[in-house]
Amino acid sequence: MPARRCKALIGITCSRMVGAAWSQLSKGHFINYTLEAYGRAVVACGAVPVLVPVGQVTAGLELILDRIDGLILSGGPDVHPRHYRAMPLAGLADVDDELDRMELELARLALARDIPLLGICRGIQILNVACGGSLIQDIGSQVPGALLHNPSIDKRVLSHTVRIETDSLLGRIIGAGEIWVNGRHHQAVDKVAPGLTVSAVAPDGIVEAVEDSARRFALAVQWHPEGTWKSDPHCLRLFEALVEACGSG
Ligand SMILES: [Mn+2]
Repeated sequence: MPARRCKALIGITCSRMVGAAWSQLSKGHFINYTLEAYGRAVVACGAVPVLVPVGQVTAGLELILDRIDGLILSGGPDVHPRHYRAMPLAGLADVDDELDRMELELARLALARDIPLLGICRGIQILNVACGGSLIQDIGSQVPGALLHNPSIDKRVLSHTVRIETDSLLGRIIGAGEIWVNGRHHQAVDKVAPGLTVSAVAPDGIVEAVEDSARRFALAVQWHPEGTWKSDPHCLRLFEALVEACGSG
């Protein structure tokens, strides 16, 4: 029997630079951002973060899942539409096939093991696709009249409101009603996967949070709590709730 750990170990998936982003941002940006934003939020909640890099095959993922207590599916590039049986549309941006395959497999394995899971931005999209749902490839070109979900502002700045369902895990964690969030996404959940329920929506109807109530803790949000947890108690609560769930197995 392994020695009992007093702190939860939280795996955080980490994207890498793909496509046009290579020339716009410095090499290593995703690793630095993942550690500085998500990693520090996990540390602030009394847990220990460990990055899960691109390129793991199933055997490697199983080994990682043997050791972590919880998982964060982090933000990143678009999900290739082939994973939800659709053809690419004009608004599709950068994709990373190896990251898609790794995160989709990791999400399915974590759900099967009932490891507490928090999806963030791309993470809600990965969770929905892993469970059989589909995505809006580009809100701006596919959803007339939608709010601006992808403003060119810092992730620490709040951008629009969402309404949280009362009878949901998310509602129990941060309270029901309307809150401001720092969304920065151009893709979104389209057909909600079987087994998932919507627990927050934006004023234009865009899905902003989903969860799987059959699991111990499987929740994903479309906004970026890793960008605002230092100033916004709602966002810190999401990380705290994940870490708390890791101790309740
Ligand atoms: Mn949004």
